[in-house]
Amino acid sequence: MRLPSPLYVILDREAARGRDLLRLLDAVLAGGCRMVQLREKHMPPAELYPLAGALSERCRRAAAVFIINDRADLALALGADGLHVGQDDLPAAAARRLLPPGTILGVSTHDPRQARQALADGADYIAVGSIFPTDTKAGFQLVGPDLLRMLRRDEIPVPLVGIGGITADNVDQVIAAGADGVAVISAVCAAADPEEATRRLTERLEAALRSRRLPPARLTTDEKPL
Ligand code: TZP
Ligand code: MG
Repeated sequence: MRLPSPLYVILDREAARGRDLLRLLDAVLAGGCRMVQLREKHMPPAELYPLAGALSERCRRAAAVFIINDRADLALALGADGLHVGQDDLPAAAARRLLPPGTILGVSTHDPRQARQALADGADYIAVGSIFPTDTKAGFQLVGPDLLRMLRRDEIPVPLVGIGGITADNVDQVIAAGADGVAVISAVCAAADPEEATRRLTERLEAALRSRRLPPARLTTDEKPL
């Protein structure tokens, strides 16, 4: 798959500090993001299902991809565009077998072995993190941009998404290391103006991706190497 936008926003009620997720989603969509995940660890399923349905419908109308975190049952019940699993969730291979053909499967990984396994299990994109320290995920595993560099050299044939502590100020480093996009929680969900935060991150990402695609700078005739 190709990422529908280089910015992947993960909606998280805790990070949003109680703000309404539907309004937050509207801001994220208005800011130009087209890949959204719902990450909700505590809401009872009876409440989560209608909320996820409303979010999913808004994404559909905006031609954005909507992905459910952790919960294969919810993704299936909703007919969501995708499911994202981590290393402690339903194994990716089992999720792949369960999901209807064409459903996006994302997998969180923290080392090259897990990334290769995710690929073998049928992942459509691989999340790599935590790239930087983060307050959002307790017990995060810090891998740094180096893991992205390593995976890029391995020529993993699916998009690599950096995650963890990513902001508009460090996103260039993540793209330079080889990510195709980034996933963020607090940089958007906790922002005073989530629409503006989304727009700024998207602009920085697009600029970083453009400059990565440029061929290496050539020396002019009068700029001889030492
Ligand atoms: N997985 C690795 S780090 C992380 C997850 C879910 C948290 C990312 O949140 P933030 O606020 O963008 O650092
Ligand atoms: Mg999980």
